[in-house]
Amino acid sequence: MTELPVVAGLPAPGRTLVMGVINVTPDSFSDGGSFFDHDAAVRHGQELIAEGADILDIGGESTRPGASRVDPEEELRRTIPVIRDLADEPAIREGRTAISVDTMRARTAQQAYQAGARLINDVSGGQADPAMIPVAAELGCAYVQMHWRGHSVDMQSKANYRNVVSEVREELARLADRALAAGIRSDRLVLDPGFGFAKTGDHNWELLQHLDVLHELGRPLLFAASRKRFLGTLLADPDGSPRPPLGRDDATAVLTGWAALHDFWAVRVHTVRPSRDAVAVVERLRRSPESNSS
Ligand code: PMM
Repeated sequence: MTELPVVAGLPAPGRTLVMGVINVTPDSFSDGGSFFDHDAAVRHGQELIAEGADILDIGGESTRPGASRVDPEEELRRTIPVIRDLADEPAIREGRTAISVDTMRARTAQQAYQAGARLINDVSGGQADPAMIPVAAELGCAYVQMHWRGHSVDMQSKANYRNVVSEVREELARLADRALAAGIRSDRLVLDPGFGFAKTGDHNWELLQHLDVLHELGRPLLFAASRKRFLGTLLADPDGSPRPPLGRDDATAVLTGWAALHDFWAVRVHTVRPSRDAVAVVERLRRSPESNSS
């Protein structure tokens, strides 16, 4: 067990953080448009806070395999009012929960920051918009770089690796070097292996079996496997039909325990309470035997 990392400017409760997802989209694979409506998205954010979310990750663009880009103005229209309203919640104002914006665009990141976001979650790691890293550096806020090989529309054609574990590690190291050279602060940079992005199910499982290698990057790590397709395949019916996304939450909570055991900084999940419980179990298992009287 290594020391749990802390990211400057974000909650640091001394355990793996739980980030709750709010997709303000009509077409995300994982929740199929349930929170596309503004009020439903804000209500969902309040529910995730009540379940114990440390971070709310608000996005307006679906990145499911095959998805095409959303119009920039539409992305702003979906996300900024939700961020602004949730920024008024007591948990956010008091710093117990932080807001993250899930975007590949610098302009969305900038407006989200002005509306109250303190983390930019960029699945492209700065590769989709050349203005993103300079803007994130200028804002001085925390920044997630995910392993990414191209836009969702054809990313699965780029799922070719000799060794997925070492190639993901090397590509993330190069992204991080670029971000740091451009002024992203070292205490605010987070890396993410990007489960399901230009990866087959087997690639995801291989990465999951070698999470320790990602710690060689020396950065806080984000784990985002919630409800992803490879879990649907694993849990398929006897006739081969994949388990639908809403039926993948128990498996997701098991993976949260796996991530917490591997000292991940945070997990990004659609249902917060089971993951908070999984983290609590791992924390309790780690307590020294002398504290076992209770
Ligand atoms: N996956 C999705 C969206 N955003 N952000 C990060 N950092 N890592 C991920 O793996 C990731 C992400 C996929 O879609 P979903 O929001 O429907 O789960």
